[in-house]
Amino acid sequence: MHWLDTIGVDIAMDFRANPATLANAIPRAIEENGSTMIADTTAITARRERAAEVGTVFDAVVVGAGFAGMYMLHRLRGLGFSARVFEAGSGVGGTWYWNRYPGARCDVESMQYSFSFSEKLDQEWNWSEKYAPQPEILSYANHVADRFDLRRHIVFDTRVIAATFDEAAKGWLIETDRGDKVAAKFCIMAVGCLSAPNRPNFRGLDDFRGPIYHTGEWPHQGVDFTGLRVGVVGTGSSAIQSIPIIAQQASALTVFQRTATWSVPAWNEKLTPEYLQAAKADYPALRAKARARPTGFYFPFNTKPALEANPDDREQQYEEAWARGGLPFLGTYGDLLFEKAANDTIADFARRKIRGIVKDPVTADLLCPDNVFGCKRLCVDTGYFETYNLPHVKLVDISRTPIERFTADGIEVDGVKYRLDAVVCATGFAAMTGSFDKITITGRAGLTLSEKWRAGPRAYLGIASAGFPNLFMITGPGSPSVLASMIQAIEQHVDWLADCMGHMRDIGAASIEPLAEDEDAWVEHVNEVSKVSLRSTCSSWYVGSNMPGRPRVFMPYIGGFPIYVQKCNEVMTGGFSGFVLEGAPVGNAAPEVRYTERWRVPLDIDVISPAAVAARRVPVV
Ligand code: N01
Repeated sequence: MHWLDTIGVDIAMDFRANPATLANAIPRAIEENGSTMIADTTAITARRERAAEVGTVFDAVVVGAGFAGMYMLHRLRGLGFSARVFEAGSGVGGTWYWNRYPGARCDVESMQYSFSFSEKLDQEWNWSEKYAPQPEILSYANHVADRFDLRRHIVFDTRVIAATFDEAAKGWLIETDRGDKVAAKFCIMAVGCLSAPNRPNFRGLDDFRGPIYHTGEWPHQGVDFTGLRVGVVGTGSSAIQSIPIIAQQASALTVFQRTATWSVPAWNEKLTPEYLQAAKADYPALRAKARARPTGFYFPFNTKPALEANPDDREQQYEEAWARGGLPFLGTYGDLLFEKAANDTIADFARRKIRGIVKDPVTADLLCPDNVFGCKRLCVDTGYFETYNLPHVKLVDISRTPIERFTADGIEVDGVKYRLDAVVCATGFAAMTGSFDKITITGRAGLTLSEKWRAGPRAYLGIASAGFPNLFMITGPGSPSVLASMIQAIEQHVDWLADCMGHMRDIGAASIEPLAEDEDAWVEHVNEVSKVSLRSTCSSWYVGSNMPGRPRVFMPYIGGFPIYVQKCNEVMTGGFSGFVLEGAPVGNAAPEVRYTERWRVPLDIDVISPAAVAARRVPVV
């Protein structure tokens, strides 16, 4: 049976009649059947029946029930606001709901990759490993949903397709793919930074007879690759995590690599009861230390410059940091992301490590990146480079000769045919803006957000965009978001938004909207700061260049989490300076701070490096 026959006749017919690619068929199958099962022969259940909701008015509608949407809902309820959350998936968890590929786990330590708003929650939850696997993070998300009684305000299996500002009502009309039409004063986009999969439109996709999976929309029942010839396209974080596991099952594994990837060993381990007890005894202190870090999570960090170190000492430092593993490897010295010569020292070290692991020198050479170390998002792996020592694993370089086409039974590159039974596209996401583009968001004067952002996203603090009153985004472009620990970045935004909405109610404000000049200044600042970092120099999803046709703009704020938080706090204590509040007799009055207090950390510019370098050279606006 062809795998398309398992995803529903309508979709299969549509796919075959229409040159729309397989890439389009997969998400439609998922959306229309309420399941991510792509190639299984078991029946796919229909989406749960329910009547469309029309005409209800809420204080706030939240789009998405990942960590951002869940916490926003919790805060809205705490303030007594009525709220509805619409979620495309059948459950909570966002990224961790969809990304179920083998080996998926976080690369920020579990004790810090979690909500910090509730000390009770911190104390009652026990992580099993240093880096939690995806099923455990999803269990945690479900626990939070139950623990804080969130589910009854969330409508699942429902995708928001449009949000339109109503000038007269100073509110939003929100429409879903299930026919819902509801109104809300506030519309809050909790749509995720890495949630719109990038499915390259390879030639001949529809000829391929086997299943094609995307790591970001993995079948819920899992995939058994036993005995199959599998191809993996891409070598980013998702590929690095899944390749070693797929290799254990597949009879042959071929990896198609466009850009070699820097990766550091995770040295993941089980967390003992003694470790958990000790860490929890000091949990508030750990949380406070994390908030003061440019990344929003804590790890020992050496601010000294690599270039001033004696070469033997430097080698020793790198060895010790490699032995500790993980993202903190980038914190071995303070200038690694700012001085190319400093970066060369860590890059040389990491290349020697790769060559020391991979036995075949040709493969080892191909696996050695030639770009700046940590320029793209650094990967953290368990046995990635070692996998290439297995006799049935092959690396194909597609940097100069891209994938030519898919055929019925494989992939062709440079005239060579690789026979495959299944393909995994670990090709990433339309980062930062892709999830916004999927919704028609129409603001003042009929302008859509996609139109406004055509040359690159423009948002004040990554929270709101001029022309779109009362529309908020959680970890939007221009905020630290993906350059910080995501859950901390989310919590800070949500707490700020909760205080903002509470204040508006206190003073009777009808709407809030950034001033165009403050937004322009912030966007320019985000851009200027990025130039200080070597991260702006290569092609990556940070700058949108992982996909054709996207403008090259450094999207997240790289100035550092505490500096950003300080700016947000100043804006708030200034009565939301840079925003215009309409309909309130008192205008930009100082607000009552309900939730943001915990984000006020002492700002020590000398210890918050690497962002400090940027901050010194480009002052915060
Ligand atoms: O995606 P990616 P990802 N032809 O964009 C290649 C987070 N995350 O899903 O580098 C051939 O990094 C592309 O090649 P190139 C984390 O923030 C975290 O792996 O553009 N190849 C690249 O190799 C991460 O950074 C974890 O030249 C094509 C790969 O596909 C982010 O999500 C785990 C191609 C895509 O890599 C995204 O990671 C997983 C084409 N047309 C993800 N198009 C944690 O550990 C793209 N590629 C927490």
